[in-house]
Amino acid sequence: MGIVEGREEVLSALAKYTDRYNLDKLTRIKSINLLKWIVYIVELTKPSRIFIITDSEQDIEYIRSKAIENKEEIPSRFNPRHTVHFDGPRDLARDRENTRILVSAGVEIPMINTKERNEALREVLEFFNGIMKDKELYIGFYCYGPKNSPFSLYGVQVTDSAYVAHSSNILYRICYDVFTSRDDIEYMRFLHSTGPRDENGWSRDIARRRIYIDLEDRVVYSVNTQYAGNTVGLKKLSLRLCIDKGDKESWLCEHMFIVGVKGPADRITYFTGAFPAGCGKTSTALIADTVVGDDLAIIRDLDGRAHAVNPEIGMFGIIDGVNPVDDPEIYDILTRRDTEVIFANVLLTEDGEVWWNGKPTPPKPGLNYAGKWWPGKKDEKGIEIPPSHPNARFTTSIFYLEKVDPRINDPYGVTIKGMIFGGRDPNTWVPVEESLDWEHGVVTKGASLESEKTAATLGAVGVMEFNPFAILDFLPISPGRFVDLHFRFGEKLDVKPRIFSVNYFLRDERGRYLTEKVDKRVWLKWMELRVNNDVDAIATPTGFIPIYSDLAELFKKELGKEFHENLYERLFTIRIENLLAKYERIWKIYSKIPDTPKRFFEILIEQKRRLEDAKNKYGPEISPFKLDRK
Ligand code: SPV
Ligand code: MN
Repeated sequence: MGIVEGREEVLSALAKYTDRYNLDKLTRIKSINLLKWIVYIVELTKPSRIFIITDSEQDIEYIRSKAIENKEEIPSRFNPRHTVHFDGPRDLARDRENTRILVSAGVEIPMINTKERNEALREVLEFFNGIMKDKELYIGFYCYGPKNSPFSLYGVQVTDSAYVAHSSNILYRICYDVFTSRDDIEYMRFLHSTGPRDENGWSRDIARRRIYIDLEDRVVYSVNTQYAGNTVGLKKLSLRLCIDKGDKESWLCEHMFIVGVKGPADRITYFTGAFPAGCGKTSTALIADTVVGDDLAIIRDLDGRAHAVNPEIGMFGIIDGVNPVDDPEIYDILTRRDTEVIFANVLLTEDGEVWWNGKPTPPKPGLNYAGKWWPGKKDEKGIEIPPSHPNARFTTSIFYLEKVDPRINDPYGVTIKGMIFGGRDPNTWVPVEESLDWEHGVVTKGASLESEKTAATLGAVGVMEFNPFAILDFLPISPGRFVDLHFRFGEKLDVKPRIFSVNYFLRDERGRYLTEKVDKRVWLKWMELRVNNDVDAIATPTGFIPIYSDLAELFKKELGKEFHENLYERLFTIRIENLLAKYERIWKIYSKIPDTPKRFFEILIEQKRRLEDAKNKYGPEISPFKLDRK
């Protein structure tokens, strides 16, 4: 009886904020604790009403229409389902500084931004106090992974932004039905408010922007921001909670794509891949044969093997540079009349057309992330404002991709045979190399990932930015502990994925790229053959590289290109000095991270010794033709 009474009390508190239709939807939610939390949130933030999103077309349409009514999105003239959203000039990307993992007093996590939990909660709850006055609150229930999957997590998004709710509806599986049928699920909670908006509709109180991640209660607070990377809970906020849960249970939540690569006789082999932003992650995913996911992966052990699911069903992709020649499929999706797309921070021209850098015709005046725009417009510092922002994005369903993998909804995921790590590296890593084994790959590929910081001027060598597993921005634990998690995960597997590095950015002394964009298809095909033991390789001090004749054959078959021996030699020369310098940098970083496992340093010492032995034997640069086959 007590429980029933509790429910009634909670529902009558919620009735003050809902009509019958929405109260009914709330009534069906099984978890009384969740309902109590919603009461707490509405009493804190004081919205005028609550709307509950189920997977009915009516509810989904309601959110679309609210995004337009609230002036969070503007429809294009050519397709009412193509809408444009503007974040404003100060809210165009993730806010690293104000994104904090909440910790107990005195706790520090090496390389991670933290804040004392009690103080942080006091601060952010004060910001939320009354913040939704006169606004509608939208509540969505999502799966973070396929339905009925042992891999999936669950999340509740609570937001006063119809744009955030709309984005969530495109990017994630709506799972209201799970919350009405089960009371035993754990779920993450994401509370977001745009905060007061200025006359342009942008979040006004940017100085009070906060993204606080509370691992203890599995709640994320995001306030005074709109940029989806800061606000859409199941995107990058859940990633931290997922990594933390995986760390406690010894499985992986990764910032990786999941793709299928076809081999002989249409065999399909699955890979995951991690790349820092702007290093070829999306283009690699789209050059593969099938796509399971383009950004995130939950990887668990099943039958002694690594299986991966994509927690998402949509893409929040960079639109800058997307053009009909290099990216025909994405370009087509973004310009068709039968697709639904939210464009963020592009240009909406006066005649109602969506324009971004990559469109074949020049931009006309219109509206962009910084207000009214016209060719040559300058900001207050006199710098020209580009028509669409370099971090402009598109949000759309992954199911529009012709090559979406038929197993995207498989509750047990796909078996991962290889993991790929790539960064922007002008002069050190070869274009593709397999590590010696799982632990060696974890240490010398994933944990050692670096990327050139700036688009370096021609010929200049840029500063290398450390970004282990391409996930540093999203780690709730130290990189040392993350390495240890990979060791622990590997121990649970009978067959471990092979680990590869790739590098698409090798340059000659004049700064010209040595490989072409499409060549990544050949590297993928070679990895596919390797993990299925179909080709031998050449042993280097840092792993295994392709044999010339295997690549020549693949270049011919895949791209119709001749691949000359001298280019092969240039690309696959082992550059010992640069490698030694790189691993020295990596050593220095981890030696300051106290929870780095001992085994990490042992592997790096062995790596250094192999490089020095090779240097003594062959000199500082080793042609692949001098090395032995495995
Ligand atoms: C990334 O930066 O890795 C993204 C976009 O995928 S964001 O959602 O902003 O993280
Ligand atoms: Mn990402």
